[in-house]
Amino acid sequence: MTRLVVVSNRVPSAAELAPGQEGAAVVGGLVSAVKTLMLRQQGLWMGWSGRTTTRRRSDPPTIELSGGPVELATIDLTLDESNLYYLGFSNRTLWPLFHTFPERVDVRHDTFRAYQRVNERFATSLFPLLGKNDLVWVHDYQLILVGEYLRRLGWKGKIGFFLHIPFPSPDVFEILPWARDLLNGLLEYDLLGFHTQRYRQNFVDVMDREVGGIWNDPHYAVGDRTVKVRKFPIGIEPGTFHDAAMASTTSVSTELSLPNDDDHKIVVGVDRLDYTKGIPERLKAFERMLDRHANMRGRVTLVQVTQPSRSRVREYIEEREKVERLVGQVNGRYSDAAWVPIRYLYRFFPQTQLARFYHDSHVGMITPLRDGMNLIAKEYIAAQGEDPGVLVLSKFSGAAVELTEATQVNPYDTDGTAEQLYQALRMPHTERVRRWRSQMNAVTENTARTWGESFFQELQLS
Ligand code: GDG
Repeated sequence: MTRLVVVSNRVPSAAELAPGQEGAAVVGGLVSAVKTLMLRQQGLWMGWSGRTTTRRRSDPPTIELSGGPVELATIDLTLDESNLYYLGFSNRTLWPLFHTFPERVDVRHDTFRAYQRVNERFATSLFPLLGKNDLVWVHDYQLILVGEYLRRLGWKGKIGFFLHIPFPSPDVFEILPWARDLLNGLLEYDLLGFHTQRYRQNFVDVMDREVGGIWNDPHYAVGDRTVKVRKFPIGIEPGTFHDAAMASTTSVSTELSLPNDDDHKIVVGVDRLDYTKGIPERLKAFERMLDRHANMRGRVTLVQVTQPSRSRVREYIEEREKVERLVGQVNGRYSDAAWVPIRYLYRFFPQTQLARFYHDSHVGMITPLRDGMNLIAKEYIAAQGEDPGVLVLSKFSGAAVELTEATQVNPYDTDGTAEQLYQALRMPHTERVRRWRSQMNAVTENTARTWGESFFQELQLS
């Protein structure tokens, strides 16, 4: 049997992969989707333990058995590596670049060198653990060069790479002084996967401009290297969210003591605290809606659920301050004795509670400025029942390609988003049901399982 070897920056804990934990919640889109595949497949999952150490860098990986079919191999990083490779090049250079925030891109040679070193160390730690028939699947922007380093060590087997975030257009990609280095690294894979056709096309356009090869769909060839390029839209396990919403007994209105009135509407937003997620823009659109439609004052609450993320990176500290300032401003302007317009929750929740937030709200407002896919949008749809809420979704998310019946908005357009939010709050039952059914079909078609299996099969064929 072919063994699947997954490499990602972080891995779940052995406890999360143990038998009986199939439905256990994990935060982060990548881990929850890969976990679905790994639990059905004998495999090895390798990544950073999340720990920093003062020991020598060449420590061998720690191997842990989860008790199930999956083995875990983790390496520690030094504090310097974690600062330069992870907080630095991955999150202050590649993350803003790939999400098309050029003014936020931090170009530093020392962080790129650390990125190369850590990618190499992932490869040298993994190489001795590999067997002849293994298939290696590398994930995401933190580890683009792992494939190339594995090749240098002599690995001849198949390697695939999946990018969980957008791939930008050539005008943005060329900002990076090491554009060619990353592209050469990507050429060492047998299969490249992107969420959407647009990111796939951007990759081809970038290759054409920066490297110059031959595109014979789905293959891109440069000299004697050929890579297959496909789209694999990631999904969720829809049943899990529906069941989770049903399992929670306390309604959101009770939990948050919202006004006890059948007409009172709930709008929910759920995001990691990240400037790509467009939280300030959403708060402004909500405020604009209240400005323009006085009839909604006192009759609608925005529940903004925000998970702490990358809280040591300066941009994220500033983003949090911005969000909290805006929440204060809107609440300061409009609150009265009976009503607080925005309820801001800054913490993690169990998955059942999250599903209940989705299920009990009249509108799900998922409005990133740019997002590879956005699984929250799909989870929102999966958690609805007979009286479904309306999804207000940014047209700049990968999910918008599949969820065409969502109310699609441009989050940079405050007036337009405010107006569409108002319409969403007033949408009649028949239209809500019609739109929800169409979106539910899309969510059921591309699940976490079909995503993992189709990548795996395609890699075997490459
Ligand atoms: C990247 C790309 C792409 C969140 N808060 C809690 C919680 N979560 C879970 C959600 C969801 C996941 O985390 C978040 O996934 P997203 O897709 O929305 O976003 P990113 O973390 O930015 O993921 C993204 C994804 O990779 C997959 O390819 O879609 O575009 O940026 O599953 O449910 N889970 C629990 N408590 C929380 O408080 N239990």
